[in-house]
Amino acid sequence: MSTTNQPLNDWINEVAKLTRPEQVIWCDGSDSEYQSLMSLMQDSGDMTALNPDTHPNCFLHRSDPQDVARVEHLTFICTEKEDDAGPNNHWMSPGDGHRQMDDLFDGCMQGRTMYVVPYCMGPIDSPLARCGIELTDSPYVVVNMKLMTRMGAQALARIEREGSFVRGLHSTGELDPDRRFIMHFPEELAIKSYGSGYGGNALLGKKCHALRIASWQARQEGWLAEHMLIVGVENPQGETHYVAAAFPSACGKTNLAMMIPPASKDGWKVWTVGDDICWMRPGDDGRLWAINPEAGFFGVAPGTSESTNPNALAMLSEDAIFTNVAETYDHQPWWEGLSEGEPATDWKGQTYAPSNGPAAHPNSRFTVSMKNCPSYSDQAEAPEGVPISAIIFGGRRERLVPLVMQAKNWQHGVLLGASMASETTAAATGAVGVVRRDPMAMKPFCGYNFADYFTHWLSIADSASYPPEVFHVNWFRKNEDGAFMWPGFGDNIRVLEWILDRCKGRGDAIETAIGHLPGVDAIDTNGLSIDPQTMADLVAVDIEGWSEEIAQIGQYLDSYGDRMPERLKQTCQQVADALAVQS
Ligand code: OXD
Ligand code: MN
Repeated sequence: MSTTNQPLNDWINEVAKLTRPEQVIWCDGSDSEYQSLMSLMQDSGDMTALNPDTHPNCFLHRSDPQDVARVEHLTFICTEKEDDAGPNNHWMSPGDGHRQMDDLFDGCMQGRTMYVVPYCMGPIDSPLARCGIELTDSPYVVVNMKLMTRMGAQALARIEREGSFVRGLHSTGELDPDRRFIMHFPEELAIKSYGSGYGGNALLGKKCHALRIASWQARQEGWLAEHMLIVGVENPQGETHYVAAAFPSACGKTNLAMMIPPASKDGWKVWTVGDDICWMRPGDDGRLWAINPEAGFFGVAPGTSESTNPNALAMLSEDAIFTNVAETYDHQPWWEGLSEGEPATDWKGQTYAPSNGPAAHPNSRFTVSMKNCPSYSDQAEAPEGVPISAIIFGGRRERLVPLVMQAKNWQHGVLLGASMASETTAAATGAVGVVRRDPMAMKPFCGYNFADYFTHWLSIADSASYPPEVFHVNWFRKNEDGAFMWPGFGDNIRVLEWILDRCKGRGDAIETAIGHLPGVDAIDTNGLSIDPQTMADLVAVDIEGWSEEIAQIGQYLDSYGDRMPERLKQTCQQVADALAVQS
């Protein structure tokens, strides 16, 4: 392969001159290319074939033990003006960013192959899709990009037609945590990533392009690039409504995206459009239309089981890549939470011993094509996307935050998203279990100043005359004994049912200071053993606790200074005033 696009050729030559690879290979995205890269990596020890009888065409990759998660402290947004990146990002000037990265890239591919990976984020014919090229020296990245994006010849053809593309340059370097940076240059639509092979740092189509760079482009072009799953929820009458939902990393997005409702909710079905990223644009009909820019899942393995996510388990029995999971004695993949099998070898490749910690790394992952998923939606490839009826925000909060509430209007919905907070998880390095503000689950992913991002969100109601209804959920409330109060997983369909009723102007709700909450009997608990008091607690408003929470939210918004939209601050003040009347 080669290209007729001169700027692309010039850039590849320039990068090759800097990084000095032994050879340059263009990736066509074919199955034979995938297989030959897998053979190459088996020879080099980077991949191990798993049991071909139980897991045909499945492979295990063990990463460097110091390279197992996203590195937010080493992730930068490089814009001319520091304020454009905002306090929510680490900033560097583009000049310094390029200098620092180019020093690292200098000669780094000597003796290695540089792969040219054209990819398309979104259905190949969708007007909402966008393309990029990743140059990488990692065959692991290439095979993952093949599963996660529309990769190869078709993407290159689209780039040649359109001319524009995001430029991503990646090298695993020496995998030295002190020589590791992920830098974004949104004004140039460029990404440079060095020193990590981990998914979110190295598969540049995902977080770097589809969220950080795309959020910047989306603001300029009037659309939204969000950290959201997309599902179609089919009711027993056979009607399907689409919902987009934002949760921080490792809060069950993949489980919700492919949930199987319990037998007592006969006739309900969930169809998967996406589990992580959603690009939405106001359509001619005034609604928001969404595509999933990805073509695969890069999901957290631990906790995935027959009871939590049977669809995921089913899709992982063939054609999947596992990263940092454990292995059973007969070479099946294994992780904590799986009901069957026992680990023989841990994620580091050592004989498993409980004293060494978990067998699978807590952030171990699977990569698999969406087409493997039994609940894959027949609308997932629709070029125009799917119309979104409801947007759901959620976090992991042990206390205070009710099971579900509905925003009073779009502006209040933006506040619900802006004030999201959650206990941290293993998807990023750093302490686990600390509550941090994570607006719209975009704290690690918004490519520009959050104050401008909220202004942009508010403006969507001007271009979309029928914006989705907005909700906030919390599946993670605990009681005094530390036990979860809500069963979660498939039973979350009960909450989705109320949400969709509300979208149709039905469903019993009580107007409170913090939003519309379901009445105690509004959520169908038939077939569920949950006592009425627990249910009442889940939808109660703790006025005192909320007064403190809203004061903290107000302070958070104020910390962005004058750039924070006045309208959002006023909405926050209205909630505070309504709470004050009741306290
Ligand atoms: C992910 C994440 O990998 O959010 O999706 O960390
Ligand atoms: Mn994610």
